[in-house]
Amino acid sequence: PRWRREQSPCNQMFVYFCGSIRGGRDDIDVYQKIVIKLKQYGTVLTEHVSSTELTDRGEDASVAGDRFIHDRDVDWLRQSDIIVAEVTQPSLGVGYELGRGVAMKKKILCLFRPSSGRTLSAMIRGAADGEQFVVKDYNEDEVETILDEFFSNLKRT
Ligand code: 6IA
Repeated sequence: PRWRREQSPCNQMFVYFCGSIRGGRDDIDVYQKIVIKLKQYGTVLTEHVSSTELTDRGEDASVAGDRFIHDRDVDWLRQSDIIVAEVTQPSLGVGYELGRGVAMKKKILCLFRPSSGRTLSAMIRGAADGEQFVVKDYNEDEVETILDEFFSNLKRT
């Protein structure tokens, strides 16, 4: 994978970011923080997930159509070197993307905030193997540090 090439610039890496859209936009601020940080490590294929102009009604979808969105996102998943998902706000789309990502044998990092009072789905928590599929509990104020740690560990392997 591209991220193993020590010499190549970091922006060679493609990151697929997943966050809830129609599942609810409550965590948009944290998605923005994550995307800003991810851009230090590579090209974020799904930057629109953190866009404040995209609401949970997904009215922009009328321009593109749901099939277009699905097919383009699955293509981007294939192109990605790594998938990072904020999984605190439950989202069918994010769960689906993660399942497709596992089937594609992608490296996956899921970020969950226990302070939300929610309990993460067993299908996500239970998928963690600490290597290909990592689930990390965090607080909003430590998100940058967690991503720095995760990406510096990637480069060393
Ligand atoms: O079920 P959800 O809507 O919460 O699913 C969210 C996830 O599915 C995100 O991680 C996205 O990658 C993907 N997704 C869902 N809706 C869209 C979308 N709609 N655009 C891109 N990815 C989406 C807006 C349409 C557009 C023309 C800007």
